[in-house]
Amino acid sequence: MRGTRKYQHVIETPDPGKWELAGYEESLPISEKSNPMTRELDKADPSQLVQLLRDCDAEIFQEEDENLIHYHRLYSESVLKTMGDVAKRVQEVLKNPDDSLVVLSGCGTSGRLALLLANSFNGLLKGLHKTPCYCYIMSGGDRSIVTSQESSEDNPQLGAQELEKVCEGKKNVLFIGISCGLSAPFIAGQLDFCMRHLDVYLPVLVGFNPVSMARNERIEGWHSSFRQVAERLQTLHDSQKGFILNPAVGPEGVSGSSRMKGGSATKILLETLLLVAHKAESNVPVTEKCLLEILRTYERAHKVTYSQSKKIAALMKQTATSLQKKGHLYILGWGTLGLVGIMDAVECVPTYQADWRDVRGFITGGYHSIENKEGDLSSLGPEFSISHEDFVKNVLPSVSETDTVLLIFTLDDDLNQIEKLVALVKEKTSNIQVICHATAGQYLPNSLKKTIPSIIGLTWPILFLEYEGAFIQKFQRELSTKWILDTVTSGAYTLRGKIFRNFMVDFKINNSKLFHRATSVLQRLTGQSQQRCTEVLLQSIYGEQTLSEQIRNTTIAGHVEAAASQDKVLPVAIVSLLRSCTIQDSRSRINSSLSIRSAIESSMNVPGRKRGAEDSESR
Ligand code: F1P
Repeated sequence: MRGTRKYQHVIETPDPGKWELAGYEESLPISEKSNPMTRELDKADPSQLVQLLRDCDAEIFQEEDENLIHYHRLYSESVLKTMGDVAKRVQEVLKNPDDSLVVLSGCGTSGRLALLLANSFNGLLKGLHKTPCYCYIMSGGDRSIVTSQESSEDNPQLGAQELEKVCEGKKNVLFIGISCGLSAPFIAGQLDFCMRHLDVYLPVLVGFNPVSMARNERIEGWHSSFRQVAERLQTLHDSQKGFILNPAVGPEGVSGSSRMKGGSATKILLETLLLVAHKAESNVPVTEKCLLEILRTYERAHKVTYSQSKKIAALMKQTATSLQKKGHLYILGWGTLGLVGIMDAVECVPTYQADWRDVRGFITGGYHSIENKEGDLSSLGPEFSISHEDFVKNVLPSVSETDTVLLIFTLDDDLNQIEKLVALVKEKTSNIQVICHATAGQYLPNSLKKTIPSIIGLTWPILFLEYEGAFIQKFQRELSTKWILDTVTSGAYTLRGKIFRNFMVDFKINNSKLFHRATSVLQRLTGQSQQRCTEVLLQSIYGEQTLSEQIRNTTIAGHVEAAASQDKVLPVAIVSLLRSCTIQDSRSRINSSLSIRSAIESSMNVPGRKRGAEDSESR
């Protein structure tokens, strides 16, 4: 059954999924539901993994289905209308750049995207000799650009303080708070602050759940839940004093991994809206047609990207092999593609408990290219070394045949420099791969082609669209690179046994959202009550079978702090619950298993085990 398709699609978007049906994982927001398409993700081979994640990404462009629950989608009239309304308000800021500001803020991937977007649009303005008026905030400050600092997103007061600081002296601030799951307290604090100062601030919330699914537990040490803040914001919509942009894009291919579709949809939605605002400045009115024209270019990017599925699968397989042999994936990118690489690498740490050395990103020009507020952070430690020079000096000497090196560039980058780097890398490993972006009519020189065994070549059409055309192409290339890297790293870790079905089962519990996700995954895999699951999770965090009163009375923030020093907290809890065994037994079982996945799989089949809720659903 499908709804009336209003727009001609560039890609064939999948049929509406079962997740849209009333009652499907009802207690969970869309961003945390398990995608019915990827239920057997853990059993897929590299080609199937690419195909599954490709189809999940395509859901971003799927239209609203009137026959199912009424979720608004990217192409829904109400969403396009709000995008247009916000674009018009951005225009007002652009008219008075001296006392106005557009602030983009987010946590984790959302914060890194805030930086990327702020830089893109400041660049666009600078190219026109206009005053830059964008700025970014990310929870945890600039150190979170290149490392994972998840705990800072739990602090609403800090969010508000940071916002007040960057907006000092401004009379008109358009604030865009990004939280894919409508969940980050840091963003809730900022939205609340804006709503208390509506004379200066126009708050806009971007995320991918309906407001009724926003996080509902009261934020520790604060007065409200995220949902209450979002509901207050919703009441401002009619008077145009606040906006919420929250189309449904479907559950993530890896449940809850909002860096994937959530991040991509953030990029698509905000770049489209902002680009239209800039075009409108040159007297082109903001219309639905303008928005659609740009949205289509992203659909095209999906098609161009996944036309390389075979090679993406090969890169995924190679990466998984490297990781299995305790090798690494080094991603060396040019320009903003380097930042996209860093973004992807950093997220492997919290999502898969990867060591920060396992997957690393490097960018030409280091911090200078990133254009971050706090400048060069490399003195903070080896984790903060991100330039190609750092790679050559500190990493390359120890690179070996077990490592994979991936270069990402466009044919407008310095090809001589690239050729030299390829030669250096080839002395150490033959596992060198390339993602190369070209514009139609451009070709990779033969000298380079000959030296690189495997090239993912993406050719982009020339866009005959005045000045902004170049930006659309840059946005397409970045998104395409993001799609490839998300697929490669998520797929590689799936092949390494870090996913069970489509659940991440070995993530770091380092903020309250992740604590609740851990309990929810436990419930879904074991079918036990929330109370029992929380209890076993705490046993695993504290390594104690009997929980003291003191532990029981500790706040979630306290549990999160305790979990920081432990590894495999969730897998230990899962196996302990499935087998009704002690935490110690469970830990030793996991340590002697081939992978986390196999430890869970074999525990699922223990005779006499009570069947879990997930077992009864279509399995
Ligand atoms: C913020 C975020 C994600 C990251 C991880 C933890 O999520 O930091 O970017 O990938 O899952 O949470 P959100 O507030 O945008 O939903």
